[in-house]
Amino acid sequence: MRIDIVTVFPEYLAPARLSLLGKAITAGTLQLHVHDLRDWATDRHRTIDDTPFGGGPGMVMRPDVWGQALDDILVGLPSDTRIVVPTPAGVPFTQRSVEQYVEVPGVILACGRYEGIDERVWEHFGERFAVDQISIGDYVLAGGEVASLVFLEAVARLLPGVLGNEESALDDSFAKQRTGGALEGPVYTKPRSWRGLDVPTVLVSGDHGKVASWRASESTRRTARNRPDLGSLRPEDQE
Ligand code: JDN
Repeated sequence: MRIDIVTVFPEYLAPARLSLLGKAITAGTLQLHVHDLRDWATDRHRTIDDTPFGGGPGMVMRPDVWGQALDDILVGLPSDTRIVVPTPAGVPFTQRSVEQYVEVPGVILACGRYEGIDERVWEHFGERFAVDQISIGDYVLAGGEVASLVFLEAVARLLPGVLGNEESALDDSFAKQRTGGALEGPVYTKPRSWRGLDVPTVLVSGDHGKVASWRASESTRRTARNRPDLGSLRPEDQE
């Protein structure tokens, strides 16, 4: 899968080359291209923003600079490349979205800063490409870079061969295969007794059936406690 990221802070994406993501890049499973938006500015100050029409605080990113950047980057890319725009005003980004993006040939992540990007950019490119404005959660970041890292890591770990243990993705909180998309329960390792606290005895009983039903009930309990909004979700209600 190819991922292009357009940002005014390309150095912000350096962590994308570490660890799991770095290995996926080295293996060729993930092709990552980070672009500096200012390379498409045309004046000597390399201006990429201006004041908002209608007034208000802050600055808005200019459509002409974004338009030229996206024109150049999109040349030769498949027509089913998706344009993804992190913004707090977007559609919630969930594990269901991640599972869909992992099937596409490529994604361009457009990182806004300031008050955002002139909306006409998405009207324009929306005629030729799927443009998805996404929100990674109900809080406001200073720009789209960190949200792009979240997107990148969530998608890359589902690429074939990226996760060391292919089974562990199936077991994740929110994974489709999991009963009702509930949360994962607690996990334990050695030592069996630590600071007076013992691992639940069922986990060392050797009874795999009992272990499975204990985990299912812990999962249900944690979901009800931490995410009552997910509690009513039933498998047939889910995509
Ligand atoms: O929270 B975010 O994804 C986010 C995106 C942008 C922003 C602030 C926050 N400003 C421009 C894009």
